[in-house]
Amino acid sequence: MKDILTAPFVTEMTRMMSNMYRLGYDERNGGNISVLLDADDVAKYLNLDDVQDTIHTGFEAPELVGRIFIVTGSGKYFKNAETDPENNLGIIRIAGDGTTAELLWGLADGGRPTSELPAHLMSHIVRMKADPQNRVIMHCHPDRTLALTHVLPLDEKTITRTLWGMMTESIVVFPDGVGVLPWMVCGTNEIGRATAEKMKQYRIVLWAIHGIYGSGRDLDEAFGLIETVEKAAIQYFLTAGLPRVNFITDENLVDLAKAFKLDYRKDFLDL
Ligand code: 2HA
Ligand code: ZN
Repeated sequence: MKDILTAPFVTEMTRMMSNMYRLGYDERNGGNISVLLDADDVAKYLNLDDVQDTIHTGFEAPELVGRIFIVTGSGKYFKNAETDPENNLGIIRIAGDGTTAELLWGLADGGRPTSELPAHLMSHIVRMKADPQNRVIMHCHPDRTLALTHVLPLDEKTITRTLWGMMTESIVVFPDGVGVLPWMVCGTNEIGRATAEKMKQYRIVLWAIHGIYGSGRDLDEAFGLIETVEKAAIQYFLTAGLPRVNFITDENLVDLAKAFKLDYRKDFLDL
């Protein structure tokens, strides 16, 4: 059996968490990540019959029975995961009843998986249907993305078109646009269901006056979506209040879509 602390699915996660902490995306215990793992891969490091604990998730996910995830711990700080993975992360498997999580490793001090487990697992179910290779759901609190939801109307067309207009790369990276939820209480099954509903058509979902969800096939892809949204939001605020005299027009966006062969939200343009 190999040492779990050397497993790429642990080291890549903790390095990503340090990076996100240093970017200011994950203050205190802000943010959470879950990654779907391959059972054969995990079996190189852990005895899959050795269940350390069972945890009630509070919702049913029959689609995920037997699936194994590495998840951040509830109340844990992103900044601490790299030096203390065993207390800050957990590896869980959804048991046969679809509602119990079996702890295979981590959360060593008796911790629980992220408070946003409903949003993560419900989003995994939906994203896997949209893209069988999707493995990552990532949530964090990047400043300008969050601030954008204070000042723009909370509709997907307005927010997506604003972000597309802020820099050339936006429509290339997220041609499918950005889903938006109104302000809601976090950590609940209700916000989990609402997030998953948006994830049927979007890989990115904003939670108004809270933060952002990104999904992807690996950590880089989910993070890349989030940092691109954040960069566009930075452009928005760097130019807010100044006379804006140059613009990316709807015609420019159509030209980009043609050049990069993008399957984009045409209804978000006014052509
Ligand atoms: O884990 O970010 O949304 C803390 C949060 C809750
Ligand atoms: Zn949050």
